[in-house]
Amino acid sequence: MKRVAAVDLGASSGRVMLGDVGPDFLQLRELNRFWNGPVRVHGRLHWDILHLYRSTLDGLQAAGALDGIGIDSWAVDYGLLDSDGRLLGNPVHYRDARTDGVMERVLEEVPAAELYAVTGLQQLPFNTICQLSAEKLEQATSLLMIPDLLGYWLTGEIGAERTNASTTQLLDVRTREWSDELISRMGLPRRIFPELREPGDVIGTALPDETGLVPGIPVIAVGSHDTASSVVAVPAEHDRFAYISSGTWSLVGLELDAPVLTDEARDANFTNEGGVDGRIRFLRNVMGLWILQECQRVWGDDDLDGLLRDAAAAPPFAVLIDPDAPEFLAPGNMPARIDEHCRATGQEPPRSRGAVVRCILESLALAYRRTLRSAQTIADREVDVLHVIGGGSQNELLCQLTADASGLPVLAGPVEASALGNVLVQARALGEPLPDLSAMRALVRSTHSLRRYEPQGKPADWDAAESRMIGTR
Ligand code: ADP
Ligand code: LRH
Repeated sequence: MKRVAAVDLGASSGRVMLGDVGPDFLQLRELNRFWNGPVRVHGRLHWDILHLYRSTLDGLQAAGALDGIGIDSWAVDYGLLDSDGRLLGNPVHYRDARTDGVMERVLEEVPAAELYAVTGLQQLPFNTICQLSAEKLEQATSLLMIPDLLGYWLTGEIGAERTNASTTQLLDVRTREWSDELISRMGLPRRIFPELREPGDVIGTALPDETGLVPGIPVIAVGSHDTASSVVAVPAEHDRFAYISSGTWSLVGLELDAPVLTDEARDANFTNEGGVDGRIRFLRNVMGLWILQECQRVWGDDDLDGLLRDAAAAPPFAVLIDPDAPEFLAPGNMPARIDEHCRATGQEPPRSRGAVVRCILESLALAYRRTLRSAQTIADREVDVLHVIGGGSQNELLCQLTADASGLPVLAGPVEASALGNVLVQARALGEPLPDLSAMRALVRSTHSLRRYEPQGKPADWDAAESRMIGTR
């Protein structure tokens, strides 16, 4: 048996989970959970990185003796260190407006087709490449992605874990090395990009005086991009599956052995992110439950169960939005933006909270349907089951709508997929007999119950809704 801690920092909450892993055994226990989100300071959106670090330490200290610690978080964001190894400024949130218009400048330096041929990454305005183009780098000696930054604070060791490095748009998707050519063409200093690490590598030992942790605990690199860790824990039985990693974002796609770098994939804005064991996460970002989270924040309504009950009772297909419209990216008054989006597309805005939530969930289900269909066509891979993992897998209405819209059976769970993937990769590095992803997935399947949703309703209703939604884009 191995006893490890998974630090899993999502965009809406962070948690430290204690994981016990052995032959036929896999169990998580929450040590602590803490708020995460954008903090506006002097007109700029930041992460509260010291709050995240402090809360991480609280959880780890509560764990006592451990065989390992692994850290995963959301992608693309980073901290910069100076020549003394100190943090230069508080990390900026990817939803900050500093990258407005920057993608266009990046594409003037490196045309989209060339950028895609090297990195295989979808064009998102907040990719690290865009953020770095809006950054002053003179004093920077190292760029550390968020999990690598926390790993550095715990151990004093610098490095860049590959799955998360793959989201910077500066990593070569074929060689899995930093692209010196892109770095140089973007005028970025090569010195700031640390040596790469593989999931399973030992980063170092947690410094007991610095951290207050029991001496001698190894910190182990995992799939440090949270989505990479969550895909590890997809309880799939065979490879004809698609997944939705459902949280603040919905990451919708397939697991492949090799990247798809065709014009078709680029035009549809599919990404080829690096997975554990060299797999490719061929997916698209759909705006996800962020829109609902922001509505709840603006309404001051944390009764999610109540809102979902009202949404279930609201009339179907009353209003539809394109959840991926750029106006839904930044924090703000989401209910007002939905109203505006409806008016601009000739629809009557929803009149109740239940109707707003129904509109968000049906529109997400339609976006999933569209994305899943193009993923299968572009990657030439048919699927017969859709796994929904992460916090959003608890949303019964959304899971049913997703099954109805996609025409696929949905298997929902596990909820804490990222933490499970994190724990499994650590356990393997520590010698547990989990030779490959199939073995890890079999262990998740035998230790976690899933909920199955069969497609219901009339497919013609979704066809009609889809044509209406095309009209809204
Ligand atoms: P992230 O890792 O991006 O912070 P999570 O995987 O923790 O996201 O998922 C958070 C989302 O899960 C919330 O936005 C919420 O919509 C959904 N969620 C959490 N708990 C429940 C629940 N009990 N029922 C339905 N949905 C839930
Ligand atoms: C999900 C996630 C996603 C990224 C986004 C920035 O938490 O890591 O995979 O695209 O955050």
